[in-house]
Amino acid sequence: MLKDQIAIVTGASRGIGKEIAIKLAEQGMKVTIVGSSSQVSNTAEELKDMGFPNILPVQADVSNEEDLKEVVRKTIETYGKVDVLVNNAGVGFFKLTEEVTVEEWKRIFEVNVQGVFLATKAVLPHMKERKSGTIINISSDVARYTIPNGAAYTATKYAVQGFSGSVAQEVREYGIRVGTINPGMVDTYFAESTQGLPDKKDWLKVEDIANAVVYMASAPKHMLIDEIVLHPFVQEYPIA
Ligand code: NJP
Repeated sequence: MLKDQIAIVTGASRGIGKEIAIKLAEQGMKVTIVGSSSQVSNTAEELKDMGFPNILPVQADVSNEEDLKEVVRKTIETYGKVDVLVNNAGVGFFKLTEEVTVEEWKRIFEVNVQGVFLATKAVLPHMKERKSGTIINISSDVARYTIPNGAAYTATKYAVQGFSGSVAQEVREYGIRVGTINPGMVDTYFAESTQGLPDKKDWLKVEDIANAVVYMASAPKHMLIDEIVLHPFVQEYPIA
């Protein structure tokens, strides 16, 4: 079903986004991968070496409106359309609220919230015209409950959740689906960590999130999956 469809995945230089690109490419999709550093080009080469020729790297900062317009423009120029947007780029830090600087507060909102808004805004006119599209926002389990030492991060993910639901209702009449994937702890480079550390061996794997993206993106047209929540078995969290 996803074969020959086109995806944009933000934050795909490494971690969850890179694996999402791989899993979508395995389905036969052509994928624009976005990252703010030059690493995104190396990742594209790596994916091509893995046997996925249709990977377009675009170095872009998701907090920048012009960058995201360019991402959509280049994707349409290269592949002709955009079927799926995965808003995955995100940053995080965890400390006491009074230790968070105003700059850190602004930046985390610029990337985690404004980034999702700008990519969605850039792609919606195209999806509306085609009366088709799926937007998947990689949010967090802390979009549904709170944790200490994570006020700024948690606030951004509650914002993404609210944004996603509201947009989903706006675009339903155009045949466009919007959903969120809300993972708990995932073994990546997130919050200045390193992927593959032994103490994270029981955490979710990037493949777990990427498989959820494939499931959401390939749902039949009559089905809208609003939200998928995933946790590692070892993570304790409130169950409603
Ligand atoms: O993090 P990491 P994850 N513009 O650090 C890119 C959510 N999540 O894969 O910019 C464009 O390995 C960066 O590339 P580069 C989390 O909130 C995670 O874990 O080139 N791209 C890299 O590819 C986030 O939304 C956990 O350095 C930007 C990628 O983003 C998503 O999962 C738990 C950028 C980050 O890779 C992926 O995070 C949870 C920018 N301005 C939610 N800034 C978890 N890992 O435990 C960064 O609940 N990137």
